[in-house]
Amino acid sequence: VLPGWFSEISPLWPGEAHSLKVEKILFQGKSDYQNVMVFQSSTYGKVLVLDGVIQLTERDECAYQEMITHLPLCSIPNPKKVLVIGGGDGGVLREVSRHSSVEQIDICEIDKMVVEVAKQFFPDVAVGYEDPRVNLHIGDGVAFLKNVPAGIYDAVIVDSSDPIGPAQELFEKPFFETIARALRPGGVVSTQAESIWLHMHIIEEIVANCRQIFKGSVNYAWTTVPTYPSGMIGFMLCSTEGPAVDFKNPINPIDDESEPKTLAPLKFYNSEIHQASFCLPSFAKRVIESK
Ligand code: AAT
Repeated sequence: VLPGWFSEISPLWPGEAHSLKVEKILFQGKSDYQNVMVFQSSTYGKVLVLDGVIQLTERDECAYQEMITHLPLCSIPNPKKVLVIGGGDGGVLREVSRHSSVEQIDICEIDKMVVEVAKQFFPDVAVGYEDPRVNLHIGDGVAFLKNVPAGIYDAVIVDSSDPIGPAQELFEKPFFETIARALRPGGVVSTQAESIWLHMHIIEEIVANCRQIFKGSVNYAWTTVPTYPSGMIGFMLCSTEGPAVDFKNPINPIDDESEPKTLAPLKFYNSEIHQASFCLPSFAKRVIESK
């Protein structure tokens, strides 16, 4: 490890570690669940790190938060009730709040230190909490979903850390079953689904589980995020049985008119990149479509 640099070392991506030059460490703490760190990098703005893994940087967070949110919400007409699991930084809330049809935004984040740190160091991300439609619950997303009445959400967004530590269960079959139960017929889910370069085995298992559970459609989409391992990350986009959802052709485009003028405009998402994000390299296509 080079002095003055942060290197992202994890058994989830053995033999490689992306590094960022550190200008200054701004926060270091230990919550009940994980180590929390914020530093100022020289080229990506401020960086939020949990247990040594980059969760977001100011420069490229748009590529993740906009895609994980608008891929599901632009695929259904008039989303009204949305649930976010994880996502304590508030970035996904900020994106959900661009949708004027939405009436209720529930979020269940396990770690209140993430929320506090985001509000202190990442105001342009935590701005999501300023929306009066948001209800914050601090707790485990797995337990929260078990207690949700059936069929109440139009969309669930699982903005989860990697499957080591508190997020492990968020990648397992029983959790996906509780999501399907919480969704209305034809409701949609979008989950953080890791990298095709690093985690094909994890993706294979998630896809197999989702095909059994979600009787509408099951798709993998992806985006580029330079500071995530391998520079890309994917999402599972699934719908429950009911009104058909064609994720690849967004029917609820988000336009500048519908955005609250208090937010900066979208930086990454548009309808063309929405459609393109479902195109897969052949090696991934073979595995994902065979499941
Ligand atoms: N918004 C982009 C950053 C994330 S944050 C993932 C969040 O999930 C963290 O705040 C973490 O505390 C929360 N979390 C983890 N486990 C649970 C759980 N069981 N219930 C609720 N919230 C949870 C995603 C980063 C992706 C990193 C890719 N390498």
